[in-house]
Amino acid sequence: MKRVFSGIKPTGHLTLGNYLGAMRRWSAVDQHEADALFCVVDLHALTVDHDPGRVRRLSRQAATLLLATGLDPQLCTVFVQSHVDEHARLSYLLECVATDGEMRRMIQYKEKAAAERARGGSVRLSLLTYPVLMAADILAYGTDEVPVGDDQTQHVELTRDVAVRFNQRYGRTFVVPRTTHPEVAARVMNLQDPTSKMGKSDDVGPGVVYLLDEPEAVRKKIMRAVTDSGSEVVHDREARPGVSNLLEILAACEGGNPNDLAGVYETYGSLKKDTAEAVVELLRPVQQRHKELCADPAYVEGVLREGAEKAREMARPRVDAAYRAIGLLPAG
Ligand code: AQP
Repeated sequence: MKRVFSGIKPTGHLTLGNYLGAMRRWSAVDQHEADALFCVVDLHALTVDHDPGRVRRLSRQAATLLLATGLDPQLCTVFVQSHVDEHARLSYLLECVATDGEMRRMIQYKEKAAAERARGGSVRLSLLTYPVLMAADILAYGTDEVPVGDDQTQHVELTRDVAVRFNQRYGRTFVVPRTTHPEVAARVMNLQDPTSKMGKSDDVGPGVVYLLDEPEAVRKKIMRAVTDSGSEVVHDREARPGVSNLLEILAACEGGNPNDLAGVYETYGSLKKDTAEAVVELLRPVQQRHKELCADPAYVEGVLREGAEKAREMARPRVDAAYRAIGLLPAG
């Protein structure tokens, strides 16, 4: 059975982008078809200015939401990255294989470093080495497939390069993983600025639909979404990013194709109304289950404890093998 690994970073409240781009597939497909691990990658949340209490709260919330979306601990492994030391252990070895130039070429590093500098802050070294820790997350488990949104493609490419290089230099140790993306909504855009990705740590609240937004807030945000000049409903990401984003969200919710849907609508208003209702209906069961799980925190903690134990057992042999292969003396 193939192995699947993916993660979510507790840097903000989870968004419709996270759900449509990645999480929905994890529960609908991956946990049924693969030996799958899903992780709250909390160490990655420390790469930018953070409030410790907030990261802890968001980590718990992200884990609860993963279960609320339908991940079943009987079918897959759900855990928190910092509970499994193997990620950090392997990350250092991979830092000895990846290069400074590779890190500096990463688009996400450039964007987040620029944003940090614009805020007058300094750039943490961990922001630069973030993709190596992500490579360790993936490679520790012998992962075949990494289901992610479009924005993570470059990081998974780097993971592949590092795996191949390690294997060539020190002997075959890692599986070289591939990426999978959803057919539509692999990059959900900000509703107020449809040329930028809808991100959970964005400051532009009205452009971001959060998974725990009340139905009224969802409706308001979608009805106020920036549309393009002109009035014809067409799917063209370059020329009509606003309308195309709505068509993709609607298509992802209803299982259709954005080009076909474009032919169904004559006005932006009716497209927005249907998209808003489709999103409200999509989120309703997730929010309901989230409420139930919040009433039972001991259950969530138990899932995470058992998940970490399973994950540790899965990762340790490969990470130990990597330590031996690279030339470190076994502890005896
Ligand atoms: N807008 C998006 N459209 C489609 N997929 C998306 N993902 C994130 N935003 C979108 C996918 O969600 C998964 C988890 O993302 P992450 O926690 O690793 O964070 P990220 O990719 O850095 O994006 P965020 O959520 O916007 O976080 P911040 O703002 O902190 O950078 C990934 O598979 C991602 O592709």
